[in-house]
Amino acid sequence: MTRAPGPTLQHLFSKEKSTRHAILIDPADQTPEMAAKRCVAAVSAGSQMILVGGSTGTDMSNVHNTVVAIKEALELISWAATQNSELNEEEWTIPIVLFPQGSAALSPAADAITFMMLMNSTDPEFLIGEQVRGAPFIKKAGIESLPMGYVVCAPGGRVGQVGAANLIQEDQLDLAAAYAIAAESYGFELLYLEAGSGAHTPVNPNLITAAREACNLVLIVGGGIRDGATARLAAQAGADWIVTGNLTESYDDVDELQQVLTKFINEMNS
Ligand code: 1GP
Repeated sequence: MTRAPGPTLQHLFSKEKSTRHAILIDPADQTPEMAAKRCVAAVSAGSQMILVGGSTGTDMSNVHNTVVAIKEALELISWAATQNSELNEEEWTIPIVLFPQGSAALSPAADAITFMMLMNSTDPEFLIGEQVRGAPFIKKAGIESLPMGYVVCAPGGRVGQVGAANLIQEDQLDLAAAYAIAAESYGFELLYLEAGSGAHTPVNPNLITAAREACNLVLIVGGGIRDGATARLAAQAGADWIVTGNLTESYDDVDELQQVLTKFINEMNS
């Protein structure tokens, strides 16, 4: 039986010339209300996906409350857009996607989940264990699964440690390509190259190009990207999506955040 792609997968795949920006919200780092405000600022600036998750400190409760708060804020603006010709309803219809720490940090209110294999983990828990534990919940909740290969590159940060990853080093271009081909061969739809949240250096652009040239998957890159110029290098190397987490969380003033992200997104595609 062939699986029909759901709306979030179609959104991720839509063939746009430009690289798109996704905001990562870690429910362990902020209240649901603050998360919702930051998401509204990010979507106003042009972000086109909201990822919710973290590598430590998340659970069913903080993930669910955060997803619900973000969803309510975006739905309110979407509704307002139907009453106001100056607002575009479609721009506010942004998927909220779980980017989970594990099977104990999920929410039935999310639109979709990156159903991921941490491909270069040495621990079977991250290859298949957590996935088996979470799958029945995801199916019952009707959350769209986005099959994703998740590959941690140097420096790797906390996720590299927690996930016991055999990090891809910056000169291991053939290895990056091999992971990309393996991800495609598994039937995954997305490939995420991760340098680790707050990484001092992002994924080496040469690794991005090696993965880009080796497969046709939607290519997501994140970790340590804090400015538009760095995002531009990743975009030019072949990333379809750039994810930022720490950058967003460093602003409490949402007007300032909106300005920063608007500049970031423009620069990324300049
Ligand atoms: C982490 O790739 C994401 O999983 C985002 O990283 O927090 O460094 O932006 P930053």
